[in-house]
Amino acid sequence: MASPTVNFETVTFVMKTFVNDLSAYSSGVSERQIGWYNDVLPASLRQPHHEDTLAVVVLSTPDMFERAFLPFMEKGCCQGVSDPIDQCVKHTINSSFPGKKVEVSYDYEMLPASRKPKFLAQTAAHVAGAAYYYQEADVTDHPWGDKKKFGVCIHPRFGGWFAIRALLVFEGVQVGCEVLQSSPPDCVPSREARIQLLEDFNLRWQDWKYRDIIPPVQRYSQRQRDYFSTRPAQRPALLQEWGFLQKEKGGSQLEPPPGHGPQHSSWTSPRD
Ligand code: B12
Repeated sequence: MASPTVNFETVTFVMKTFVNDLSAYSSGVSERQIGWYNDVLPASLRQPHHEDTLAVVVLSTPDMFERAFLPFMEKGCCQGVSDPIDQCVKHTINSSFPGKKVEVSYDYEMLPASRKPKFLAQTAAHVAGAAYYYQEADVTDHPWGDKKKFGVCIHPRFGGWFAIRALLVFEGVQVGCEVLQSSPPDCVPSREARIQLLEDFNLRWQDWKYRDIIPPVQRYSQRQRDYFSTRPAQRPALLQEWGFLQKEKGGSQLEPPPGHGPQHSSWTSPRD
């Protein structure tokens, strides 16, 4: 076992602070070692860190919208052209680890050369033990032939009502056998339910149904659903209507960047 260069309690405490700030609760943050993630991925997608390095996956819980995002907007912290939710998550993470040597990758970031995601959020959530990642391979004798179905993570308490926001890597903090890898709870064990889940996620995700594959303890509020169901370009207007965004002379305080088509702007990335 390698000895930690930073006191593990301190790391745990900082994570608790973060949990409060982002209104996630205890399982909103899951620790893991980077080696568990790299073990299931090809070389091109691995994290360039020693296999015993401490890593943390950050999930946002259903009440993040009311408890972190709307107050963030109300305080006028949101500026510029990037997506307000992304700004809120970034602000919370940055203010939770002042002075800590932590490398943060956000779910929407791509590697410049390959245009592949900086980290695979679902794989990370699974190996962290936070949320089971159901993939085609988890359905025996699946009925889809060569029609690819994207996989989806289900959280044992929130079902599908959460998002995976970031990967934090504590460079230089090495953990060994004191952190045991725990499998995420398999809350969708039957073949039929897994087929239902993957079809709902791939074919009709807009109706929110896949998120209820197990009864969740909490769902997104109606207001949050209205926000995410609104086209990103129209979201500033909605926030203004709700009184969370001031209208500025000559346009709104927040606007998607000019010249960015829907497929290129971070305002449109489909991930909430
Ligand atoms: C690109 C992307 C999309 C693309 C393509 C989807 C895809 N999965 O490729 C599009 C635009 C279609 C899309 C759509 C949606 N997306 Co999207 N998307 C992403 C994004 C940014 C990257 C996914 C990706 O490219 N993966 C690369 C592929 C190759 O990875 P993979 O299929 O998992 O394969 C790897 C694993 O199989 C692993 N592996 C191999 N063996 C094993 C074994 C084990 C045990 C494990 C764990 C892993 C493992 O190795 C493979 C790679 O070699 C992620 C965020 C992120 N940074 O990860 C969100 C993400 C997957 N999206 C998400 C969501 C919610 C959506 C939407 C519902 C939109 C929305 N607004 O809500 C829709 C639904 C899908 C649909 N019907 O189209 C969520 C899913 C949350 C969840 N509960 O799982 C994510 C995680 C974003 C988030 N912040 O939470 N998305």
